[in-house]
Amino acid sequence: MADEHDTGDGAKGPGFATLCIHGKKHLDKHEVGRPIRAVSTPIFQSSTFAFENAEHGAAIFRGEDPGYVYTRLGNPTQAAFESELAYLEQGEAALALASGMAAATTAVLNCCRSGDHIVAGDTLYGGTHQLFTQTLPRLGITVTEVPATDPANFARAITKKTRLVYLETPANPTLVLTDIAAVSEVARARGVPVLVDNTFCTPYLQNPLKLGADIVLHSATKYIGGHGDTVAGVLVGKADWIMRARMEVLRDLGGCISPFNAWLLLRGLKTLPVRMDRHIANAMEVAQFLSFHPKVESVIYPGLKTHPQYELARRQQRGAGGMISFLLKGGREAGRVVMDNVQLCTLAVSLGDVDTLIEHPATMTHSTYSEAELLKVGIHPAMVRLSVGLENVEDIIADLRRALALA
Ligand code: LCS
Repeated sequence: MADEHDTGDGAKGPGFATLCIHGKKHLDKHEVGRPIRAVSTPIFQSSTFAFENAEHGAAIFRGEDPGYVYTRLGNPTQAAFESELAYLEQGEAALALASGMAAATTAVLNCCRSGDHIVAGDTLYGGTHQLFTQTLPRLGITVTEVPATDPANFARAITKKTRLVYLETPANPTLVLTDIAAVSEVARARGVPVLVDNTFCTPYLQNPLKLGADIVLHSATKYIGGHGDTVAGVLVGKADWIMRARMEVLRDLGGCISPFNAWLLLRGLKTLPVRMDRHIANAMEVAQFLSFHPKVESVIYPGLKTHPQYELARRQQRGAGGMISFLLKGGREAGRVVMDNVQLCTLAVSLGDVDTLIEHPATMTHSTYSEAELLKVGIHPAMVRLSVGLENVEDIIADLRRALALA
């Protein structure tokens, strides 16, 4: 076994295995010890970070020194993404997590304990609805879901035990909007923090904190990552709230983001406004095409004047986004034919990717809603959801036209 390394000066150096592991210290001194000035933030693919000495380590653990300890709790690549996103959302601090659902559970457990209560809008991503109706009740946390179009519904549902108001606007998949400023005013008067899931808009189109909300959540899997290659989530809020989310909830539950995924999000952010502008332009053309198509019953898109909350969308958002839902005159079967016959569009869940994605909420993303719940919140069993991508819009429209001809 080659276990000794010839240092060239006759001295017996460390063994090969030792060099494999510690050789980088040599590199640290002689190769990396010059200015780097990398234009792209490096991926700090390190699980742990060295302390200068025992007292330094103890000081970090006491919270007296801001040094890095361990990647579950913080890492320079994560921190670069967090500070960038906090800045874009105009918040004090951010916490990146392994998924949007990790962000949701971290936020909820940072606000609530057993016996507490949450008021939420009644149309939510199906996973969030399952968390609220199945998982949280098992932990003794109850959730009241109310129609989100009227802020008075939130006022009525808040009780002495309410510790969080949870909004998703525009909502997935009905594109129902909630008036963030009005609900925040109602909740503030009762001392309850408001969280807004800003996944559909991104900070480019909507800044909930400026409208009075306290916490912003993103499934960064979607437009922030933007390329369909990462699952991630992020929370933005006051520095002390984020610190507690990190040092109590994340520390114990462990849903941290990997440095590589944080790097992919940093890369996604660089093109976010360019991509969003194109998503919106394409979605507007597709929504108009669908509106005039003889086989289409109705189109839901906040950029169309036919959207019942068109004025609120204009006031609250800087653009209508890239998501469209529609119903066909031929109902659910016609929708199935379209989904089975598109060629350019991909039949897949998720959204916010460069690719156009099509899916059926009632049996896919929102299958966690019972049939009665689906009808109650306006997720029609025939509804088809489209996440309009960045292809040439005439190609997206040609694909839909071809599939609609068969429906
Ligand atoms: N919030 C919203 C508005 C979402 O749309 C999703 C996922 C989540 C939170 C959860 O984020 P994740 O853990 O997946 O990163 N929405 C999905 C969808 O509509 N299709 O697949 C996932």
